[in-house]
Amino acid sequence: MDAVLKFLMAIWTYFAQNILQQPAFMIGLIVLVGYLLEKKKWYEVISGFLKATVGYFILVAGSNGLVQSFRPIIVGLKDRFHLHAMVIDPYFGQNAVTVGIMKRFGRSFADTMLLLLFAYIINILLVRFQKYTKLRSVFTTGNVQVQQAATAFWLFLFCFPHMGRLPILIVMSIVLGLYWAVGSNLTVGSTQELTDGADFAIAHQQMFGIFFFAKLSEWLSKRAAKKGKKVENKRLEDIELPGFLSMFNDNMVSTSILMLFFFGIILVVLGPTYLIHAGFMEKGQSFFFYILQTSLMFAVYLAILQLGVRTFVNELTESFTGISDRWLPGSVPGIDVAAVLGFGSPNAATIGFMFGALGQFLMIGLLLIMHSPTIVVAGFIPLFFDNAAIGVYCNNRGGYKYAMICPFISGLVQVAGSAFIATWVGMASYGGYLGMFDWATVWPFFTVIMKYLGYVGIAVVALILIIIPQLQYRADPEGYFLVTKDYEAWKKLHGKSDAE
Ligand code: ASC
Repeated sequence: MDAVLKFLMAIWTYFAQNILQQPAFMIGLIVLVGYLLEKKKWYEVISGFLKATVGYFILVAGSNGLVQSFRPIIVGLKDRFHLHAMVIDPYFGQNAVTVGIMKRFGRSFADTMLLLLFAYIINILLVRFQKYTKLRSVFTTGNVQVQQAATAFWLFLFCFPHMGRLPILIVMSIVLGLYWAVGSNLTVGSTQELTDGADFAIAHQQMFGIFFFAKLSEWLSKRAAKKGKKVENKRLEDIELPGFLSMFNDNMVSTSILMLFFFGIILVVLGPTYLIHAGFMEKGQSFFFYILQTSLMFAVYLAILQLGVRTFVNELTESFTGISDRWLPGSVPGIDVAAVLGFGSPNAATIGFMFGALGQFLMIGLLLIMHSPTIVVAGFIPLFFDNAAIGVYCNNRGGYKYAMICPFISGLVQVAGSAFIATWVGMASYGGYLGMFDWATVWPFFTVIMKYLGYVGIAVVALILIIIPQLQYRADPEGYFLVTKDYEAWKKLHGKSDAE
């Protein structure tokens, strides 16, 4: 019996490490299975698998490139100003857990694979029993799930330091499984509208944030419209800039110029002496061309990322009906948030990023002024992926104004929330915290509930999560499942057909 169990576990670990934590293969596999279920010809199945996998890898190449091009800035600001500070970034956060959890709680987090297994089962069951749970989306981004599981492990141990290995695993599987299913389900409606029915949702780290800001900007813009302020609701893509400003209508041009401005200032502050010393710039290289290249590479990677999205999204949309028709009716896959940067206004992503950065820098300045026990260093992933995505959704739902306001608020909150939670639970001293929007808001809130209510707190958190999709369903019983099953019909129902 033991041998069988070990064997099964080995198979699962192999699958989890090579496929679940490599979303490109996970998406490829989904497309493969979907097309097989649709009884496509064998060569169409293979083409679909390859396009989806290659497309996703292109997306990852773009996203990694963006992270790399920003590295001199993050490292530079930290070194140059001698900040012994905590970086908010998922990888720094994961590292802090790996290093710190043994020292602080005397535990190691070796159960990651089991947790992933339970979480997937729970997520799929929750969607399968949609009639009762009202959940419509399956998480596919295993790399992100591992980072979240690590941080959640710390938060749970902080609340329940004496909980045994198995109980904590079970509780975490349930709470995290619910968070994943409920969170990605929250993004279904706004993502369908943004992508005009591409049939996917977001499975990432700012799902509550997306829902909240999309609703907020819609509500605010409708209020403004009622007062007769028509211009305020314009989306970025609807604005035709006059004269020389028209160059900003082109996404590649506007990204380059904005980044030149943004990177330029920071790189000048860091100075060529530091950049050469730290190994970012070569001796004898022109400082001007270094700045130019660093800034323009940003536009390059953004274009790569968008190409990746275009490559895999169609395959995914087409093949997933094979899976949803048979096994999971009315469901959509939850994928990486970078995918939305291929939709809506591309300029909204850049604007969202820059206003998010303003918010983050302002809050970091405030922490410094107020002598906060924890100083935060901005990490690129929360800075860009959260705020660019929020910018895209808010532009789509409310107009250009909200593509600035919402990411700015998000930037403030990311830093303040992360500083608070990481100081309180003791992660700050290990140099990193996850820092993405939900983990600076929703999870600190859950932690407070569980810390003060104990075991009852776990039930309260689970109940909150269970109720959310029920409320969403009640708000639109007719359209709720239609939006994924038949988007065109949903548009008619809500008077949003293309003619409008
Ligand atoms: C994350 C994380 C990444 C990026 C990537 C964005 O949270 O861990 O590697 O965001 O998923 O495309």
